[in-house]
Amino acid sequence: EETLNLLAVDLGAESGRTILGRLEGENLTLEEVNRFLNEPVYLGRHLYWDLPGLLREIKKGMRSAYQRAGSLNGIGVDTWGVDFGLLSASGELLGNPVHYRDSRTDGIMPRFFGKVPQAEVYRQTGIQMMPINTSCQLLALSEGHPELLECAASLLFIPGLLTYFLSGVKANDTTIASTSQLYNPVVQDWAFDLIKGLSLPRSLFAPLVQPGTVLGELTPDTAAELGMSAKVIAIGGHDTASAVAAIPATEDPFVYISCGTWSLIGTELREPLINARAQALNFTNEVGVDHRIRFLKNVIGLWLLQRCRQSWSKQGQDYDYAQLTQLAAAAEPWRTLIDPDAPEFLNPRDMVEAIRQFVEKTGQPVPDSPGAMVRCILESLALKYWWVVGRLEELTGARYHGIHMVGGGTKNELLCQLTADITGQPVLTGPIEATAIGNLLTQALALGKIADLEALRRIVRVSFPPRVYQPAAPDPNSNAAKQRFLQLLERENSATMN
Ligand code: LRH
Repeated sequence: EETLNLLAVDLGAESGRTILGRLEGENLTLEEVNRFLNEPVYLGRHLYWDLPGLLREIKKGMRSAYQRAGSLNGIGVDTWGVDFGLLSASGELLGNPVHYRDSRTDGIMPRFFGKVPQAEVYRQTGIQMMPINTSCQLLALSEGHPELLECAASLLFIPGLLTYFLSGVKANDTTIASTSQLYNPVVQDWAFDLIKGLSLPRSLFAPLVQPGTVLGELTPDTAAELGMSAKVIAIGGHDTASAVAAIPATEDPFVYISCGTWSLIGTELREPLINARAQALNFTNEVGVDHRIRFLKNVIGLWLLQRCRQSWSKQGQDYDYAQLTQLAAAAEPWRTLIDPDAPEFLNPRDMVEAIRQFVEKTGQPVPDSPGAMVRCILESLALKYWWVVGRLEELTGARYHGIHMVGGGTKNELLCQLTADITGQPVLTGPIEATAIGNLLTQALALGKIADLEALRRIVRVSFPPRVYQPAAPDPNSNAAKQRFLQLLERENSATMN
C-alpha cells in the first residue's frame, strides 16, 4: 500500500513545530521537521503575535519536509484558539494579530454584559466567560479602533489566516470558530443574535468549513517560492480539537486532559450541554472533529510554570523543566496551594511575585525556593483537575474510570503521578504529540484514507500505546489538601464571582 506523506503545522502559545507524518495502512510514524519558539512582542503598548516570523518558520519546515519525504500529500495547520486577523476586501491583513493576553480586554466584562446579558451569551454559545474570548476582543476593538473594523471585510482565526497565506483560500473551520464565543453549537452556525447584540459587522462572519475539508493547492507564488506542491487541508484548526481527536480512548464516555500552556479538561458529547449549572460552573461547549462537542473547562495550566521559569531566568537563574520538576519532587508536599485560575495569574508582570501575593493574602507559607514554588503549582493543578473531573461527573451524570492525558505536559511525570494520586484514577498518558497526530490523521480523513473518527483513534492506539500511572493509596495529607483547596476555591469564587 502506498504511503501518505502529510505535514502538520502545530503552533502552541510557547512553541511551534512542523511534523512530518507517514501513514502506511494503520501505522503512523512521526518525524519532527523543525521546532521554534513562539515569542510574542510588544509593538508600543500592545502585545502581538509575530505572525510573519511564524510563517517564515512554517515555510522552512515545509521546504525541509518536502525534501525529506520527496512528496507531500497534505498540509494542515492548527493553533491556539480565540485570536484572529482581519482582512480588507482585497485580502490585505489589517494589522498584526493581537495576543489574547493583551490588556485591551481588561475590565471588559461589565460592558459586555451591559450589551448582552451573561445568561443570554451562554445560552447562545455555551462558551465559558473569559476575557480572552474573541467576543471580548472584538468588543474591545470596536470600542478602541472602530476604523479597523470599518475597513475589514473578513475575519480569519490564526489557522485560517495561515492557510489563507498558503492557499489563497479564506476559510475558518468550525472547531476554531467555536472558541470565539460567537458560534452557536446548537444551530451549528455563527451566533448572529449575539453578533448583532455586540454591534459587530455581520459580514465578517462567513460560512464555515468542516474539519477535514481540502481547501486547495498552494498558491502558485508559494509553490514557486518553496519548490513544492501540496494540498492545503482544513483540519481541526483549534489545537485542542486536534488533540482530542487523537485521544486513544476505547471507553465511551472518557475524560481527557490536554496538557500544554493551558490544561483543557473535559469529555466528548454528541450534543451541547447548556444549562444554568454548566453556566455557573463556567464550562465550555467547543466543537470537535466529526461534529462532536468538546465539553470542557480551561484551566490555566503550565503557563504558571512557564512564567515562573521566566522570572527566575531574569534573575540569572536558568532552569530547564526537567530540573524544576526534580526540585519539586524533592520539596515538601502539600505545603502551599493556589487556585490556578485566579484572575491575577492570567498575565502578571512577574508570576513568582503574583503567587507570593496570593499565598500571603490567603495566609499560607510562601514557597521559598524554586522547588517549593513548582511543587505548589503542580499540586494545585492536580487538585484543580480533580475538582473539574468531579464537576464533569455532576454535570453529565457519567462516572469516569480513568483519565487520558495528552500533550507536552505529559512529559512532566510528577504532574501525571500527582493527577493519578489525587483523583484516585489511573492516568493514561500519551501521545505527547496528540495535537499534531490529530492534525495529520484528520488530513487523511479528508483524503478519504480513514473511514471515521473511531478508525482514526484506533490508528493512534496502535501507533502510540499509552503509558499508565496507577494512583497511590489515598493518604490523610492529600485528603486534608483537598479540603484546603475547596476552601480556597470558595474564597476565590466569592471574591471574583467567576
Ligand atoms: C490551547 C488553547 C486553548 C484555548 C487557548 C487560547 O492551546 O487553544 O484551548 O482556550 O489556547
